[in-house]
Amino acid sequence: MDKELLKKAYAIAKEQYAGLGIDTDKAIERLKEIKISLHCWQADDVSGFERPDAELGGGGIQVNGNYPGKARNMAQLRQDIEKVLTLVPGRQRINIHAIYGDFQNQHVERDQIELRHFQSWTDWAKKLGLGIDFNPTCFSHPFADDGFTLSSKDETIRRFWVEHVKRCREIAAGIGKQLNDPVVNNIWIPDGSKDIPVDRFTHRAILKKSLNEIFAISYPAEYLKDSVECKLFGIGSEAMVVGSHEFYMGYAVKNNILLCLDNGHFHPTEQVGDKISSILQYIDEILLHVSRGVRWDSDHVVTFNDEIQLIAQEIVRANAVKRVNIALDYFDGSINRIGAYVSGIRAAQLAFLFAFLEPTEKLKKLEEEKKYFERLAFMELLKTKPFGAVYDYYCLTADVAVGEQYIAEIQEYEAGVLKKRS
Ligand code: RNT
Ligand code: ZN
Repeated sequence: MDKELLKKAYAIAKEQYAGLGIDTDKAIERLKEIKISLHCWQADDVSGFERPDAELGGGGIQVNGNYPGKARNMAQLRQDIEKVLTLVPGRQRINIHAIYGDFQNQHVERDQIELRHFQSWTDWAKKLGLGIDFNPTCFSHPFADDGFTLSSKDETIRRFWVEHVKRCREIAAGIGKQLNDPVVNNIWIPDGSKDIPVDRFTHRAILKKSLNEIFAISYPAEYLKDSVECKLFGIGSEAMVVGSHEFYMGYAVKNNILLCLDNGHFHPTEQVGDKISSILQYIDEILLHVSRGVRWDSDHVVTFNDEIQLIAQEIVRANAVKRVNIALDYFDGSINRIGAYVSGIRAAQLAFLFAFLEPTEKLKKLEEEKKYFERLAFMELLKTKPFGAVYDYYCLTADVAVGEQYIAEIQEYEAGVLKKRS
């Protein structure tokens, strides 16, 4: 791509935004502060490394597609993520699930995992300058097969998962200590019921009890941030999810822990963007699982759509960038998986850049003056401003592929690496 042309386009964009009172250089600097936690599970369709033939099972979530090139082991998965990191500007984080431990071909039960199983991740992340986030894995396991884990009425099963999640917190805090950077440990469980249950109350009481046991140990805030993720429904849990929004919202507020909002986890007409300014009145920080639901919680690759724009705008307008932890959560096995990562990350970055390029004070003033047509017109006009030129310039200065260049680079990686995997 012609570098001079990109610079020229940026110079024009800079002038146009300056006319609106926006400094594009500053917007880029602010974008550099946005770290996105990359979910390791897009590279291998949420399989993990517990067994060589492991696959996502149950839990109400699903991967579709059989595109060639899935990462089959730790080396391939890391190689893929390293490739992804060369194709996006800025510094990111890596989000790992407990089933991605470095188990060295040994079978390690979930209630036996230890910090040492994740040492190679910490070393790898250190080398790459990445922060780490963590997740207990309460699915793809025989003890999750009957649909209840931490809220199970079967005490053996419940205990098993309590122990697993406790260990995950300990591991996460241990990693956070080593990196000197807090690790977000996000608890999501699949518990729920396909058909109308009678005893919702007891399952929720059991979940509360399990969480209280799990959180009985406290770790320094410099090492660990605890988070809980709610959901409206899942496949096979259409009638009730135990860890609903109300359940976890209450729990998070009462205990001042993070609430995770996955934008595939609400009714399609609800907007996560609208929830942020409410929740931040009551808790210090939130975690986002940025995803794209299509008709249901389908976990499609994130695109630059209205929903993600509103999420970024609301965070920026609320001046809450430091209080929001941003992670991606989607899994699409039907297209090139590296491409899925890169376009999703870029879409999320674009949404934040778009928000940073908004003349918010100007818009607020129109709103206060009740000039609602003018507010609407202005917001529409912002969609036609050259924010793409600003993003291109950011990529150029960060020395990563600009615009469609990244497509060609991924095609090359597919031909040279992914196609050769069996
Ligand atoms: C499932 C939740 C959860 C998972 C990951 C793999 O509906 O969104 O966050 O996607 O733990
Ligand atoms: Zn999620």
